[in-house]
Amino acid sequence: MKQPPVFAVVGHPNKGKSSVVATLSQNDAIAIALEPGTTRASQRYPLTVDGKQLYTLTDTPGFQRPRRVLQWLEAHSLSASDHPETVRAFVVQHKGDDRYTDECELLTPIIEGAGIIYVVDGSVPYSAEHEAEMTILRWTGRPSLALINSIGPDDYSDVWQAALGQFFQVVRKFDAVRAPFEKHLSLLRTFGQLEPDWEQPLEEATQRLAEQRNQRQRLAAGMIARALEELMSYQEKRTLTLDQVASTSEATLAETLRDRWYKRQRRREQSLRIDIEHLYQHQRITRQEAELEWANQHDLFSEDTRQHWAVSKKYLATAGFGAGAMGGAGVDALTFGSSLGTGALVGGLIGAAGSYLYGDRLLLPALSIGPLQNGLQSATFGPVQDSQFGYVILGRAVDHWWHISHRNHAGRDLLALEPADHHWLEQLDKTSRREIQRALDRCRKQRTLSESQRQNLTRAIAQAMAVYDNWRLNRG
Ligand SMILES: Nc1nc2c(ncn2[C@@H]2O[C@H](COP(=O)(O)OP(=O)(O)OP(=O)(O)O)[C@@H](O)[C@H]2O)c(=O)[nH]1
Ligand SMILES: [Mg+2]
Repeated sequence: MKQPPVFAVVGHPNKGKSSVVATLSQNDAIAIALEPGTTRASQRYPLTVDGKQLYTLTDTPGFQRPRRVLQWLEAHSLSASDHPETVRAFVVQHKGDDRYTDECELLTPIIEGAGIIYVVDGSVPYSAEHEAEMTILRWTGRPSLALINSIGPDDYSDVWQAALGQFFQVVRKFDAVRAPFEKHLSLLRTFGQLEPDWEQPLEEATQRLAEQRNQRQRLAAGMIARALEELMSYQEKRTLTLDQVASTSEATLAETLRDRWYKRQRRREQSLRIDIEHLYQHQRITRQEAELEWANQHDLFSEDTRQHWAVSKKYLATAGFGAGAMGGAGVDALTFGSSLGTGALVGGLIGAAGSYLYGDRLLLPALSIGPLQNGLQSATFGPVQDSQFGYVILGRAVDHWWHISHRNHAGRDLLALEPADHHWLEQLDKTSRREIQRALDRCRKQRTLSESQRQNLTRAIAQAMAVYDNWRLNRG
């Protein structure tokens, strides 16, 4: 069987070679840094989907002495027909020579059959010093493509394009940090055009990657559904001896259980974050996100949090849903906007917000103490009394998923999650909203979902993710 294509990613030091490798091999463990000389040795990074290796990228150190190398090549070549052999001879003769360690490292995969991806920084002006590098690469005779990766804000890509076009079969712009997924796929198809043997494997690679992306989205919806179910239905329990009952006030007990309930909810939310990140092969993200907090004894969320998730008193009042305006409408009617007109409603959030407006309802779970049995008494706290909690969890989870699913593996910046200050759920279809509301209500009452209810919730969440994706992409 033929080996999957290998591409050596080469260029000047510090121009984003490792960033290109990280993004295209979906590997966030690759060292990327501001200092030149970060990559010291060539290293292969295969991309494998469902156990099948689709292609390999080889990260390499940057050229250090390209002019000297070119001089040597010119001095040892008789005609153009021996160029590839002369490059090979250079590597063979200079293995172990400290002056040319980097050149030997970067040329070795190429003389062993890799295609060439030459990376330049389009945000700095073109300079002739690159010509020696490009000439050496041309001498290898391997299929080649140049990528203009822009590190800084300026754009000199036109000049680059003209110069690179003289040395490489294909020149493309590709921002390793920001390029959207579709751009990765089209780049792979372009590689396929460089060499007849690569066309079929790279066509297959693009198909498998597209399928993988859809599958990840489905799996992410399932993970969010599962977490939502657990968070909505979670009950903190404690068994007390008679002594403990006598020595603990109800208020203290409530406080203790509430604390533990909250800690556990936060942990569960964090484990969802990590599961989603791992699903997308992000293993080492530094994330910054406001913790789930509880404002006071009667309320899960501070006014600030409400504001962010579109359930603030102010938003609801300005949207014409002051308590007075509700009249006798029940929470369920509010949920689906059936009697109030959906357009102006805050999407799925309104169900939760509706009950919030009926301010006498306690949003937090309550402490409940069971009957005395065999000298023991059980105290429980939870599940949460209001579906508003579920909507906040859902909103946060979908937002996090969105950032992860659009994050390239070259990204090394902090992932700062800001609350989605927009009523994007308004765009969610009625059936999905109803499905979500129903599931949240079931969870808090019955505490588990049947397999088919879980599937329905997953489907509705997948829909919410699609709506959110659409909203983010269209908001510019
Ligand atoms: N904004 C932005 N920064 C980038 C991009 N690609 C690389 N960088 C930054 O440029 C610097 C160098 O990136 P690397 O990928 O380590 O470059 P390299 O060519 O592998 O560097 P050496 O291994 O040292 O030769 C890092 O600080 C990257 O974060 C990009 O597409 N956009
Ligand atoms: Mg590097």
